[in-house]
Amino acid sequence: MRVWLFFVLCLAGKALAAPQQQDALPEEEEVIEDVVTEETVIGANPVQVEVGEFDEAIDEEEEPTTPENPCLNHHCKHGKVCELDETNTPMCVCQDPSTCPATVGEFEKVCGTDNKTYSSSCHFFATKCTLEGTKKGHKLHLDYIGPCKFIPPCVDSELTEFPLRMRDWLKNVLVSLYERDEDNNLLNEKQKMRVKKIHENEKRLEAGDHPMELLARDFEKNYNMYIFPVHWQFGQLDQHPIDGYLSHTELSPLRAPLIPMEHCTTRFFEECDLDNDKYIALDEWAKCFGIKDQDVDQNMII
Ligand SMILES: [Ca+2]
Ligand SMILES: [Ca+2]
Repeated sequence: MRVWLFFVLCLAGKALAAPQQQDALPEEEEVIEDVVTEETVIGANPVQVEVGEFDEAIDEEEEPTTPENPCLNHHCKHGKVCELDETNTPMCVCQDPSTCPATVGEFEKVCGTDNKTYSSSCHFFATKCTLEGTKKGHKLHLDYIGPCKFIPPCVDSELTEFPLRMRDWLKNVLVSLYERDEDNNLLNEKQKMRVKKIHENEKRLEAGDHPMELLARDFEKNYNMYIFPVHWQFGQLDQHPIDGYLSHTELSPLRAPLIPMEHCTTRFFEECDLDNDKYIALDEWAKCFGIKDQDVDQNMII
């Protein structure tokens, strides 16, 4: 998983590098409520592979199947651990942050939407658990990977460049998954068919550090190549539940590694939510990436 994340970060870093400073803290952002009811399904997206680390609200209702140790198969969401009550019934209780594994590098630190740096996602979720039921706890989310730092405000001109890089990046991620696939089943057969067309298209812009003008021109000329990658990423993120909407939690696997490198990430996704209902629907998502209304197709999420 780490290898994949590293790969993606390298890719993202190369394609999406943005200037940053490190001498202050980011502003508190409006967070999106999360409603998650299903177990995480790890998708083929290398970014998605890290989803478990950010999963904030997996329910905790699996029945124990090993009578002698009821906690063995009792799943607790992040931030909670299983304990037995007087009647030997397993229950999930908040984890004591001091029991989280010791962290080694800066890379394990995470920044919360409260602008506080946590030693690891374990520490973060354990702390969030202690705030459960409070407004503060409800609004607290894992914002991004790495210690909190100053993230420059995203100005309008930069915001218009963001989807250009992001679309190109999505296309490149898909193509590299296709190229690496062999027997890994990183993509299903239907997805492979779609990516094959992109991969074989001679007009395809190869991955690289391209100027904005070239990316913009390519989007205009080879617009059709970008339609599927945008849909694919939506499908990768819309996993719990699969309901055609992305919650803050579902977006996390994409946002959290990206924010430290791309200072427009937060604003971009906030503005995607056109009706302001805290969820990003497929049509909002597609519009954000410049996909025309008539090309938004639920059936392309395969
Ligand atoms: Ca969803
Ligand atoms: Ca919305």
